[in-house]
Amino acid sequence: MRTAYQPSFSRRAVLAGAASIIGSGAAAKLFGRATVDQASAAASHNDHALMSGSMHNGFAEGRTTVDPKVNGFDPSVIVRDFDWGTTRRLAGGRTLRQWEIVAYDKEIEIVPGVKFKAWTYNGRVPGPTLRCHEGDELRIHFVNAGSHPHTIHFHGIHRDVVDGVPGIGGGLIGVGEEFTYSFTAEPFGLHLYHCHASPLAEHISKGLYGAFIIDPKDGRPPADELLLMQNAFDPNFNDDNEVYAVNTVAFHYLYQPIRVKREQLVRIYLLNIVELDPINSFHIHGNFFQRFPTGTSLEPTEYTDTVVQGQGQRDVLELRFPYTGQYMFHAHKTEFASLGWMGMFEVVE
Ligand SMILES: [Cu+2]
Repeated sequence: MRTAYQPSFSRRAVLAGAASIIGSGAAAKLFGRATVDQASAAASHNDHALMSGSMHNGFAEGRTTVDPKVNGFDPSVIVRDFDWGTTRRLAGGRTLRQWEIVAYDKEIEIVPGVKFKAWTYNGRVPGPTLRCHEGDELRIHFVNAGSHPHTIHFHGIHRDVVDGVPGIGGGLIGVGEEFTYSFTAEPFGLHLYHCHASPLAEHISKGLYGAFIIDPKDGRPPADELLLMQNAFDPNFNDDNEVYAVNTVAFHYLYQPIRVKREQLVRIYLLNIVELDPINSFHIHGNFFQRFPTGTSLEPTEYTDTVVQGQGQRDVLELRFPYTGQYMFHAHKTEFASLGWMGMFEVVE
């Protein structure tokens, strides 16, 4: 859907912007020639639209990531921010776990200099990472303070009346209305929640989604746990994504690497919510991981260094880094990597 907000830049402009950072920094050699050459080619392309985008200004100012104060959230925090809600013991020993989620419109910055008029859960993209144990009783109180009707649709097993689909049960939650989703947490695994109002692609791509983790009753082995939500944005609303990321801000972890300890077990909750592109992927350098599809089994199915996900697909990944140093991770849909979906692990003693 087209709106009055149409910044004049294209996919190539993102590359052009990246070129000014990549080309000038010590990081240049980490990307390999292809990216730098593509970026240079884009930068030299004689197209006014390429150079007039506000995004280019942000990179030109030398900013490598977005000031967290501007967005009100920080990908370096989101990566380890698990929201267990507030709890109360029920008769019989079960746990009642509750959250409050408010949908509202908010402009966020997704690349230095590129603003995006997002629709958010609790003012952040992705929304809070909701976490619980299998068998918990969950209550999610939803308030729609946005400008359009919304819902929350949870993946998992539950009755239709709390499925967050227009026309069924609570259905569509109008502007200024509220609704409480109540259900039991099952099955354990890595799930999603997202708005299910129509047009669905628009409500998701505007930012209304988050991770929903149900831990097994006895938990998983202790680990340094990370949330990586693969997402993308279409800031000029031409039905083509221009910016790709994990946890929203393009290239963020490239300049602010995720620091982990050598030999410590690292567990990655990896999801793909990207609209408009059929697949996405995650690849790690210098290492392999165990893959637990949807996190619904405690036995891995694959030992690999690349995982491909369709929209809505997710995997729990476990690995240890044997060596200290800098290790890239990025979409092995390499076009997406060049457009923002790349980052770095910094492994320390
Ligand atoms: Cu919505």
